[in-house]
Amino acid sequence: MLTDADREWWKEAVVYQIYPRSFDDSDGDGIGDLRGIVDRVDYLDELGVDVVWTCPVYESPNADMGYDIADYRAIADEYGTMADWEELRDALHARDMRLLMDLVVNHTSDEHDWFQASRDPDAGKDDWYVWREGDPEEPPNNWISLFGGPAWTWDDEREAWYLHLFDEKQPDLNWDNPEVREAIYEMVNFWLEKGIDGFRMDAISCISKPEGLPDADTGEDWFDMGIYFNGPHIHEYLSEMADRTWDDYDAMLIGETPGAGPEEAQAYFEDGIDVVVHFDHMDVTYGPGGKWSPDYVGMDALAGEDDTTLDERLNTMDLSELQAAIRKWDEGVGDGWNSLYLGSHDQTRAVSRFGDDDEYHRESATLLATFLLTQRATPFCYQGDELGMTNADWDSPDAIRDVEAHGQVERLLDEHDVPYETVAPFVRNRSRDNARTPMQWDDSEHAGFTDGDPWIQVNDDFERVNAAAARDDPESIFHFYRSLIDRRHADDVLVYGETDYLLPNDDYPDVWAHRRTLDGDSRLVVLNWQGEAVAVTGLDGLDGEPVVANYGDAGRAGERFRPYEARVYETE
Ligand code: ISL
Repeated sequence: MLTDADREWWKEAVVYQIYPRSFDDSDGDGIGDLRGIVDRVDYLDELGVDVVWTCPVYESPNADMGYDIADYRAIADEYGTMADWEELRDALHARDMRLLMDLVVNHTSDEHDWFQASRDPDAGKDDWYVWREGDPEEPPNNWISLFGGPAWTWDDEREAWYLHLFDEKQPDLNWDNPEVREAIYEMVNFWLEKGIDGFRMDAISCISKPEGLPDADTGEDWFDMGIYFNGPHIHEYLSEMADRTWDDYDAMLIGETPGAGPEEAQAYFEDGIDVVVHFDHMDVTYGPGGKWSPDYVGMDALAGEDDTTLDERLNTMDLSELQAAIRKWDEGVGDGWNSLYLGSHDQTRAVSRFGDDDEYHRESATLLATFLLTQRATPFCYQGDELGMTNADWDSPDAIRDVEAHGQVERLLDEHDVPYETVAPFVRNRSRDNARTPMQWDDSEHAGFTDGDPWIQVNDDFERVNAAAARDDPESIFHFYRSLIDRRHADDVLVYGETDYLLPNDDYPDVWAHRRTLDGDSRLVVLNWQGEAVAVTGLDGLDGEPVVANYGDAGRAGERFRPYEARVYETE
């Protein structure tokens, strides 16, 4: 029985993620900004989302596009002013939406004053980062950065190594130092007092480093072996932070917790994190070697195949693996709560990856919406996914902006001795830049994103895929999202119901079905996740009229499902 005590606003919310740099540019410098977001608040309201999470807009040299923060309390000029941020906060609050930002505290920029002071052993901050003395030719251990290359850089000024799990311009803070923690808590309170409604805690599972910084086991998958993640003091530090900061507020805390499984997540929930973000369902399209390994497709194939075949091969997915990942977290979440996303600023475009962005663009994008919005997890919609934005072409390495893609492309070219054109299809299906092309507002120049030169290329398909066209078309992906968001808001079964996983099975490897049940009421969700029609027999409840359907005609009943057909039924 669902009681008021079970309810939480952040469980019932739909989150919309904004990458400010690429959302809307109000001043013509080619870079999206806070005023641009303010101008689009009505759009967000029309879509019906409850929480807006913006990626970093703090002062930053942008080595990792704002995830390298030089001043936590200042808005970067290119994004506007603190007054603009306050206006955005007020505009959202006036429409009952909340505002969350990234909290990036595993590392700062190397241009942050703290790091600059830390380079000088006499400036009183020598222990604020993870430094090691030693031989300038030999890093202190074998760790490699999540962006490729060693996780250590030698600093000539201090004559010591510093650790960076990400880019060399993102030195890791030393959380074992109480002064560091204190400074972070003060900064968090600064934002809470300003009226922020919560945080998405970036790479939060990385903040506590293992005692003695031992070498990593360099076997297969050593990234996952725990050396970087869930360190010995992590829960002590997070509960201390909760106690000193957000425990006094009704804030939503989203933990990005790479390297944590559902069991580990229980401890994060106890620390006061409301929802966790995991990656298991993202791994299903990568193949055995991981995101940046072309091995399972083969470098020769990359050079030889046509683009459409390659796009398909690089996004091959076994639906039962996807279900296993979702199910593992749904069943393992215990008293905690999951989030669910299909796209983010770190991923390729959902419809290109999990659907068919060509022949069945609308059908597969709306199928993905149905998947996203009918699970027991707070759904995150990434900007542009509600329009069905697609992966872009990256014909020249000069078009690439992302530090990860640059690093990995360099590595691939080095290791394989091939021209850039050979790896370009791989970039199209892996690079984070795909999610970062400008939001497509209309069919005018630069998709209505800017009057200037966009900082990153606009996707070629903007004349067809854009918000203005989508708002005018009642059958659009946008309106499908909008009405499904409304439905989720009105239906406790879709938010709180338990899930039974029905399909895929051996007979229907490409059909997804699940049933949500709450207090005797249930909803059946059936998704024909393929470009072929299929007759699905043996599922109870397909005879009535669906309450959600992505094909608008009378044929949307019974056992026959057309390509990427998605339906939801109210069942007993
Ligand atoms: O995006 C990834 C690989 O493609 C992940 O490994 C990602 O780096 C990891 O999930 C942490 O991500 C977060 O912190 C990074 C930043 O680059 C990402 O944009 C952010 O989401 C470093 O701050």
